Amino acid sequence: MPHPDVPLQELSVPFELGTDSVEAYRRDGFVRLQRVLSGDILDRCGAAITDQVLARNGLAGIDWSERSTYERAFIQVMNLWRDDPLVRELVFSPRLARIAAELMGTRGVRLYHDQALYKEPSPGAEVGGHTPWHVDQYYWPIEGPHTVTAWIPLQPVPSEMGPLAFAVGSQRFEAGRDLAISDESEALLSGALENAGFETSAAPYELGDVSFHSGWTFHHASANRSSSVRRVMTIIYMDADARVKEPENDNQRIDLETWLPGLAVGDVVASPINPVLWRR
Ligand SMILES: O=C(O)CCC(=O)C(=O)O
Repeated sequence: MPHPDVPLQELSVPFELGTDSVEAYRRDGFVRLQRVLSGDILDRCGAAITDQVLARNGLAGIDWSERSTYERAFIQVMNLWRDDPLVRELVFSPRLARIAAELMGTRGVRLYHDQALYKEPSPGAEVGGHTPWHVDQYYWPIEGPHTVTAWIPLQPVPSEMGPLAFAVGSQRFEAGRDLAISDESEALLSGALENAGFETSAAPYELGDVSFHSGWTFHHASANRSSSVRRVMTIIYMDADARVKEPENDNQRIDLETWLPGLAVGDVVASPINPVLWRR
């Protein structure tokens, strides 16, 4: 059991981000960093996150055979920071937010939202359970290129558990940016990215590793073939000075209402639920 007195101080201590990591992020559209968070912090915050996932799991009781491809990919629970003070400490971590700002080269970052993504083991020979290829900014009504997701495994993620995998350098590839996570995006993008010559980076994650990927980088994950749930927390950051753009699809219209409440096209992305998490 995680110890209740584990100090949270490390969440505020700056991470030593080398110039090679910044260069890698800007060249490849993602970077995997090692030893970003300790096992103690991950255990303690992980227990609080799992409690919320169990309490708010909208897929509980829905049989695998009745789920869509999206619903088989993961249990998704959003903005946990609002319901748990410990999760808030993790999501508001200056250590993580500063990495996001330094990778993007922005003066500061705001929170878009957080989300837990728990990938259940694929039952037996049933197909599915993978996360189809997609880019995140398809979903977000945010102007400009400066959005980034921190993907934070709460346990090691070996290859058989479905680690997040990236098409290296694909943040500049524009075809397929209009596809939602679906069988169609998987079919079209796996071919398009291969034909365009992008390599896939699909390394396992050790405990404490955190990856950061740009909102325009194509990524996917294979099914979870292990016997345990793949528990992952994510935090989505955006340039603190970014503005709302005209929504281009229904998902962006829903996101504008839900995650940028009260804002209109052209406003700075600064609703009460998008606090600045770090500024130079
Ligand atoms: O965790 C996954 O399988 C997918 C995660 C993802 O697409 C993301 O964090 O942007």
